[in-house]
Amino acid sequence: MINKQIISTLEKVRKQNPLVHNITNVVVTNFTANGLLALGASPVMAYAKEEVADMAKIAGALVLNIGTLTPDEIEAMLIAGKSANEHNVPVIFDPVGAGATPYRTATARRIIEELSISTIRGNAAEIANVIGIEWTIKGVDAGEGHGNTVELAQTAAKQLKTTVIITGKDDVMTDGSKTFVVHNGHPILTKVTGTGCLLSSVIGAFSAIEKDLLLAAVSALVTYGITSEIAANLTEEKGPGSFQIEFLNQLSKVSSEDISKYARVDKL
Ligand code: ATP
Ligand code: TZP
Ligand code: MG
Ligand code: MG
Repeated sequence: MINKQIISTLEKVRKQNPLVHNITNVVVTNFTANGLLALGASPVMAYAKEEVADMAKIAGALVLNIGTLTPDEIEAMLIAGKSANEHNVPVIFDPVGAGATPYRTATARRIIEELSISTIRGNAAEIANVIGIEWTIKGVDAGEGHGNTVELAQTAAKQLKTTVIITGKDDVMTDGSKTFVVHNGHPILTKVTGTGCLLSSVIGAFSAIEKDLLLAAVSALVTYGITSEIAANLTEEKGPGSFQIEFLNQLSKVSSEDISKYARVDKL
C-alpha cells in the first residue's frame, strides 16, 4: 500500500516539475541544484531580500538551510518564509549545525518561532538542540547520540507542531501522531558533503506536489535511500567521488520497480 503511494508521489514530482526555492549554504549549492534537476524538479537559488518574497510566492516549496548563515541571509530567509506562509507554500527547514554554536542555535529557534515551518529535517543532534535538549554535535555532523530518535522526533513534532524528520542510519519521520521509519540508505552518504542538505531540498520537491507532508517525507526518504544503494553498488571499490556523480545519475533513473523491490519502511 505505502509502496504504491510512494511510486505515485515520485511520478507526480517528475510530471509536475515543481519549482523549489532554496536559500541554502555555499558548500552545497551546485550539488543541490543538480540533484533537484536529476530528480525532475526545478531548482532556483535566490537570496536578495529585494526579491525573495516574490520568488517564494511562486515556488512550490521554500527550503531554508542555515549551513553558512550570515545576518543578511537570515533576514532574507525570514522575508521569504513570511511570503511563503502567506501564500500557502510549504517551508522546509534544515537547521544545519544547530547546537554547534550559540548563534546557530539561537537562529534556528528564531526561524521556527517567526515562521510557520511545514517540515524540519536534521540529524538527531540538530533536532534535539532546536527543542532545547542537549545532544553533542561536532560542527555540522551528528555526534554520538545515546537517546531514542523515535521519541525525540515525536516530542519535537508535538512541540513544534510540524512534521519532523531525523536522519541517520535509519530515518524517523512523524507528524506527532503517525510515525514511519525508513531503513534505506548507505553509509557512503556520510562521506559526501551536502547529502543531507540535498535531501532537505528533495523533501521540498515532494512537499510541493503532495499535501500530506508525512507521505511526502516517506516518499522522499525511500527514493533517496534506494538511489544511494543503487549508486553505491555501481561504484563499489571506487570511492565517494564516483559515488557522488553516480548518485546524481541514479536520482534521474530510480524507477517504480526499484521502489517496489527495495523499499524498507516500517509504520510504528
Ligand atoms: P550529518 O551531518 O550528521 O551527516 P546530514 O545533514 O548530512 O547529517 P544525514 O543524517 O547524513 O544528514 O542524512 C543524509 C542521508 O544519509 C539520509 O538519506 C540518511 O538516511 C543517510 N545516512 C546517513 N547515515 C547513514 C548510515 N550510517 N547508513 C545509511 N544511510 C545513512
Ligand atoms: N559546513 C557548513 S554547511 C556544510 C559544511 C561542511 C555542508 C553540510 O552538509 P550536510 O548535508 O549537512 O552534510
Ligand atoms: Mg550526512
Ligand atoms: Mg546536514
